[in-house]
Amino acid sequence: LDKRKEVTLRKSLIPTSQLEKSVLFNRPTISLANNLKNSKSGIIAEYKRRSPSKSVINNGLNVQDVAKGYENAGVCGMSVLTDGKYFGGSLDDLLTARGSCNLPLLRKEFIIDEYQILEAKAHGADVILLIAAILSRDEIKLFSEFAKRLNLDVLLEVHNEEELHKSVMPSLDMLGVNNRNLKTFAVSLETSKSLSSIIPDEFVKVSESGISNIEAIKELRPYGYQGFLIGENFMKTDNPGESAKNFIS
Ligand code: IGP
Repeated sequence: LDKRKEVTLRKSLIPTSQLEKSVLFNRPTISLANNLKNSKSGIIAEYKRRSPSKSVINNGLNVQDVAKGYENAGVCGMSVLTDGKYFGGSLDDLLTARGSCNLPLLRKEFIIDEYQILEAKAHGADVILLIAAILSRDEIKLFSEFAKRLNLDVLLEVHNEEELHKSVMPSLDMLGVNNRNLKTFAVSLETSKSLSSIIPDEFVKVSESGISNIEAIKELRPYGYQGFLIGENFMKTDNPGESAKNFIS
């Protein structure tokens, strides 16, 4: 979990004032949490080129086609990795996704500074991810309240009970349980199941990672999950949009 130290901020590139003046920064955002509450599928589909656990997942597909495919399939939202070092993503990918669909977009990033939240909005994001494993409670509060003032939704990610207890606060919209153990990369849906009962009802529950079939979703729904974040299982196919369609009845 030394990722935090390795995140290099590109603060020098675009001044904050310029980000705030951009057209995308001033567009009305779309709430992923609301979409999930009103949807039967609950799918949040991710654009993921590679990962630390799998190296190359899909290098041959462009963001534009994937975003259109996901939208056409009827997913609730799209997640775009913007981390370059581990996932081969970029803010350009987010921008391209924004130009290609009207889905709420999640900036998938290791956020450790408010600047990245401004950057997210200026590149078309509607939602930010905050990862409890790399943030203190004070930081979670600061960043989530900052995001709410910008009308962005906040998805807070936890891996265990301790992280959950540390993080619960009213400025979060969605609580995501990551089924992937960050140290071993092993995935287990049991993580989502066991934490579900201690997630307060006011938050939309999202289960993240390692969801590879519809049965997994059917298994998780009774535990109160309304959102399912799926990356690799769609991205490893030639047509992620078509693959997502199979998860939406
Ligand atoms: C998607 P998967 O196993 O379907 O590809 O997982 C998503 O949950 C995963 O990419 C993810 C992630 C993260 C990536 C969840 N939390 C934090 C980077 C950082």
